[in-house]
Amino acid sequence: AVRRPLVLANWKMNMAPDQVKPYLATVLPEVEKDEAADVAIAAQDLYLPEMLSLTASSRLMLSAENAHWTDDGAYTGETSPKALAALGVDYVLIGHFERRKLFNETDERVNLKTKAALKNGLKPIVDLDEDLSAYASADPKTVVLKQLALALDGISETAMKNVVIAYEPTWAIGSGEAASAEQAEKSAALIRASLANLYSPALAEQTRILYGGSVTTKNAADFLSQEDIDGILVGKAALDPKQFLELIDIAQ
Ligand code: G2H
Repeated sequence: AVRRPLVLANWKMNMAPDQVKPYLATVLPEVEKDEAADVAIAAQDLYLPEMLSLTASSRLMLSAENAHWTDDGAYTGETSPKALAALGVDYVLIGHFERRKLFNETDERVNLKTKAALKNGLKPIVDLDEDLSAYASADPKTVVLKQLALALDGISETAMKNVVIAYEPTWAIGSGEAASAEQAEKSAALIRASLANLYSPALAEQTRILYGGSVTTKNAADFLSQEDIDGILVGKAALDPKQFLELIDIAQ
């Protein structure tokens, strides 16, 4: 395939300090056995330095869950993308639906944060999310494609080579009715077509689009077998290192 699959765990605000080392001790040896998929974990900032040292000789990559849109300054409680890059963090989640919904993250800020991440050499994973009201009030395709265009405004095709897109249909989760792999594929294909319009067919072909939202060891294969879905963003299921390993296995 043109695009290498990416399996990304999103720990969110979970894991106790004493769980980090055992989790990695379970995962790291297995991760080295097969290299067909990229593997990464997004964790709270305060765990990243320890995780960076534990994964120094591993191919497992690390991601922050958020970063500010400037390099430094008087922004109490925020995380600098420049500092994350200097520590050796690879990825940063930008605009996860919890950030948008609970912390008032706007499309404009998602755009600024994406640019700041790229400027510092971090690879942004740009999340496109729809809540139930957006889905009910408009054509869902329009909502997602609008988010895509706003998030990427002013970002060059060259810079786009370091961007990963994550599609999370929160409307489906919120309604208690999970998205089917076919529904997710339809949206991923639309996102790819939109990337071809915004940039070029070649760029669209190279860009990885992940599916996120209640991925489990049971449904992961369905999502991953879709033409336009190049990886999975996994929250709850990946809190268990054994399940995370199973998900990596499914992707390879
Ligand atoms: C959606 C997803 C990963 P979960 O937020 O970001 O989490 O797999 O728990 O639905």
